Amino acid sequence: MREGRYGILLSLLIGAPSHAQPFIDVNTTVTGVRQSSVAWADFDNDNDLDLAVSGNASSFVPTAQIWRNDNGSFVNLGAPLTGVTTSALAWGDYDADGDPDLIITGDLDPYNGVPTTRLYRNDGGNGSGGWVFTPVNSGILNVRSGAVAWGDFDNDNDLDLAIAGLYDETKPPPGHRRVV
Ligand SMILES: [Ca+2]
Ligand SMILES: [Ca+2]
Ligand SMILES: [Ca+2]
Ligand SMILES: [Ca+2]
Repeated sequence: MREGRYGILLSLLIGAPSHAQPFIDVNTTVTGVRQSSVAWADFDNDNDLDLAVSGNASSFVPTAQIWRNDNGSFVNLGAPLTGVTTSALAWGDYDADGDPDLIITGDLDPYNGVPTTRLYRNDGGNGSGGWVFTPVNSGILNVRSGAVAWGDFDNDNDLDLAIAGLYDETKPPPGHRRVV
């Protein structure tokens, strides 16, 4: 294990009007992760970008978090998302109700390889400062070490999903195309 040679970080960089140093590191408390994924979206529709983070935090802790942007400071929402390593995530308003929903793929168990895919529907504020992300029984293929991307590939004005990654070969995915 060579973990000691590497640090785990998550840096936010702001653009600066200098070509010599085009980005400047921003101090944040956002959890450092590896085998990770990050994505911006204004999940609470208050006109600032918030951040979703997933991956392997220190000591191999599978992690998935949403950080709310409070005037440039980031506050962990404490959303009850299932933590994953070797993860990928993407925001997309799949139900077209005007708020971004979140899909997260990854590994539930960094030692044994348990791929999972979770789709969370953004159900708005809970009335006490928190936010509701409801797990949806989507039937989407469970993958780890993958990638996800939303896009309206058939131009029918709803979001479709591309997903790739490692899946459990004992559970062949019907209807999915395997690329070898
Ligand atoms: Ca926001
Ligand atoms: Ca939505
Ligand atoms: Ca919603
Ligand atoms: Ca579509």
